[in-house]
Amino acid sequence: MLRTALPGPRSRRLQQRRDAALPHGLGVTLPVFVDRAGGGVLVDVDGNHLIDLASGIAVTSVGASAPAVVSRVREQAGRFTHTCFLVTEYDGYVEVAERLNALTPGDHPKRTALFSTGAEAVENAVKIARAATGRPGVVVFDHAYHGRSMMTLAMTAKEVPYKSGFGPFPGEVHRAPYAYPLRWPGGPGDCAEQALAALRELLDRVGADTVAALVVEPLQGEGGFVVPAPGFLPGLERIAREHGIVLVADEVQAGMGRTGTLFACEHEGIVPDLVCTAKALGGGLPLAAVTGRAELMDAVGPGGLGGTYAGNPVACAAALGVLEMLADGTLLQRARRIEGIVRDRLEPLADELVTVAEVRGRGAMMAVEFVRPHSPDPDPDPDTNPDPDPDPDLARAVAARCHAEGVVTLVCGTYGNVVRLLPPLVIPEDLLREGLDVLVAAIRSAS
Ligand code: PLZ
Repeated sequence: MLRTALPGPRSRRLQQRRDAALPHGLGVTLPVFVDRAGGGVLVDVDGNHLIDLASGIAVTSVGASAPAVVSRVREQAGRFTHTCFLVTEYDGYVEVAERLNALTPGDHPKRTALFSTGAEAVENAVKIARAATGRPGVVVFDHAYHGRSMMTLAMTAKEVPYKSGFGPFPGEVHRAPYAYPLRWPGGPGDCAEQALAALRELLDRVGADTVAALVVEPLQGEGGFVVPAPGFLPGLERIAREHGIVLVADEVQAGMGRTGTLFACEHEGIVPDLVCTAKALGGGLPLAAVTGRAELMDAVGPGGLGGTYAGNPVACAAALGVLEMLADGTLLQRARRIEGIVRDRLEPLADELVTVAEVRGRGAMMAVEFVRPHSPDPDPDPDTNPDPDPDPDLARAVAARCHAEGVVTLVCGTYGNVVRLLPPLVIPEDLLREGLDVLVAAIRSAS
C-alpha cells in the first residue's frame, strides 16, 4: 500500500542528509527510511507500507518486532545492557549456549562461544580449527560468502564490490568448486561426484595434512542461493573425516529455521564439527555463535576467545525469544509452506520464459536465476552443459520494478543475476501472495 512514489519526500530528505554524512562505500538496496516494521511489513517515514521479502537479509525470521523478542529485550535492557562477559557474567549467555549445544546436529558433547557478527563467528571457527589441528590451511568454495573482515574476505569469492582495493588478504586460503548444478560444466548429473573429485585433487596439491578447516555454506547465500547437488555435503563430511580436517558449516544465512529445518545441513543429514550461526539467531540484535565438538572448542587456551560485546546480554535475551518461537516447529513448517507457495507461483515461469533459468532454494530461502537467451548452438556437444549466460541487467530490472511497487526483494549471485526471496517466516500468506504477484508481473514485463 503506497501513499507516495518511492522514495517519498521524507525519505528523500533523509537520503540527502545521509549522502552528505556517510561514505559512498555503504550501499543501499532501496533508499527508503523505515519508521516501524513487523509481520512482513515495513512502514516508511512517508507512511508507505512495503512488503518485506528480505527480512533485513535473513535476520528477522520471527518478525521485526516479535513480542517474544521485544518483551525480553525490554526486560533485560531495564536490568542492565552490558557487563562484558569476560569481566562479570550473566545467565542469558549460558542459556543460549546450552540451547545451541542441544539443537545443532550431532549428540556429541558440545560447547558454544558467542560473538556479535557472522564474520566474527566464521573467523573464530577458523581460529579454533587451527588451534585444534595445529594446521594453517583453510579450504573454501567458489561463490562463497563468509563476511567483510580481512580473513573472511580472503574466504569470500566475489571480487567486486567486496574485495576490490582491500588486499592483500591473509594467505593459506584455498578454493574448490562448489557443486552448483545449473552451472556445472558436465551437467547436473555428475555434479556432486565431480566437485568432490576436484576437492580431492586440491587437497592432494596443497597437502591434506596442512588443512585445518573446510568451510562450507550448506546452501549458498550471497553467491546465488545455490542448493548443492545431492551427495555433495555428505561427500565433504567423508573427505574431512578421512583427513582430520575440521568441517565448518557456515549457517549464518541458511540456519535458524530459514530453510524449513533448524539448520540447512540437516537436509542431507550431515554433522559438521563446528557450526556458525548469526543473523536470525539474535532476532535483529547482533549475536553470533560458534557451536561445536567440545574437544575442538576447548583446544583454545584461556583468554583466546572473546570480545567486548561478544554475547551481549540484550542480544542473548532476544535470542532466547527467537529460540522459544522456533521451539515447537510451527515456524519451520511455515518455512516449508512458503517454499510451496513460492514454487507454485514461480516455477511455471521457468517453462514459460527462456530468461528464467531456474527457480530454486529451500523453505523461505528461494530464488530465481536469470539468463540471456542463447542463440542456438549449430554444433551442440551433448556431454557439456551450455553454460547459461547470466543476465544481471534483468535481475536488477526485476528488483527495481518490485521496489517501485513497494516489494522489497534482493539481488545476489556471483554474476548479480539472481533475485532472492527471504520473507519473514511469520509473513501472512495473503501478503506473500501479493508480493509474488508483483514479482511475477515484474519478471514478465522485464523479460
Ligand atoms: N556468512 C553465509 O551470508 C552475511 C552480507 C551483507 P555478518 N551475509 C550478508 C553485506 O553485504 O555485508 C554472511 C553470510 C554468510 C557470513 C556472513 C557475514 O555475516 O553478520 O554480515 O558479518
